[in-house]
Amino acid sequence: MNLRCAGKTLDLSRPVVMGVLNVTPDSFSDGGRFLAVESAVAHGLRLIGEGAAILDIGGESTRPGAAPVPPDEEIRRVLPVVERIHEAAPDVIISVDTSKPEVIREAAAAGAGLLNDVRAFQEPSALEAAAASGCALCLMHMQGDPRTMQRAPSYVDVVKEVKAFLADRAQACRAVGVAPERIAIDPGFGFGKTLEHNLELLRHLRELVSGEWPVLVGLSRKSIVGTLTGRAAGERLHGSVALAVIAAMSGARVIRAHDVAATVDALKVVAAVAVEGS
Ligand code: 9MG
Repeated sequence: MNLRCAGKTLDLSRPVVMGVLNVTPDSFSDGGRFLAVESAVAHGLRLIGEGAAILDIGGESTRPGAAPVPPDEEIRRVLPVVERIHEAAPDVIISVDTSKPEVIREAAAAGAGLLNDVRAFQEPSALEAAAASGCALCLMHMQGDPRTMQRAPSYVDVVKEVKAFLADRAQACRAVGVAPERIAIDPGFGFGKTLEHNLELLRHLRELVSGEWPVLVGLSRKSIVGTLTGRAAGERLHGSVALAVIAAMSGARVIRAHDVAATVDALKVVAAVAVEGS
C-alpha cells in the first residue's frame, strides 16, 4: 500500500512514524520569530534523524479549547519552516496540519507532500485547494470544533458514525478528482470523544483498516494516555508507545508521534512480528 504525496511515494507496506512539529508560539517562540524558526527547523531535522518518514508541521493548536489563528499568521508561522526543511531534507515527506485554503496553497507551493486536516477539508474552498495541490490528504474525524469538542461528546454508535463520516469525506475527495492513492483516513482520537469512545475505536480499528484507505492515528501524549496512566503531559512516553504498538498491530499504517525515536523502535518490533497482510 502506497500514498502518493505530490511528487513522492510513501511506502506503507509497514507502519511509519509521522513526527509532530508544532510551530505555535508556546512551542518555539522564546527568542522571537527568527529564533523560533531556527529551533523549529533544528527540532524537525532531529526528528528526521530519529527515523520520522513524515514531519507534520502545524501553526494552529488543535488542542481542546484552542482558539483559531488567522490565515496570514498561520502562514507566517508554518511557511519558513516548511521551506527550510524541504531544502535541507528534500526526500522527507512534509505534512502541513491545516484547514485553511490559503495555507494549503502556500504549503503545497513550498514543498509539502501531505495535507493533514482535522476538519477533513470541510471549510469553504479547502477541498478544492487540496485537490488542486497534488498532495496526499489525511481526512480526520472530529465531533464539533477544538474550542468545544470535549464538553459533551455523544454518539449512538461511535465506530459506525466515524466510519460513515470518513467514507463520506473520501467520496467527496473522489468527486473533485482526488486519486485514490492520495487519500488516508484518521478516526481522530481525542477529537470530540470520551475515554470510552476512544477505547471503542481502538478495539474496532481493524474495521477501519480493512477498508480502502490507509489509516493514520494520533494518540501520542493525549488525554487517553493521561487518564489510563495517571501521568501529566510530559510523562506519557510509555503509554503513548504502548498505544502506538496496539494501533500498528491493528493495521494502522501511519503513527503520529512526538517521541519519534522510541516509536520508530517499537514499530520495528511490530514489523518483525507482523505477518504479511495483517
Ligand atoms: C493535528 N493533530 C493532532 N492530533 C491529531 C490526530 O490524532 N490525527 C491527525 N491526523 N492530526 C492530528
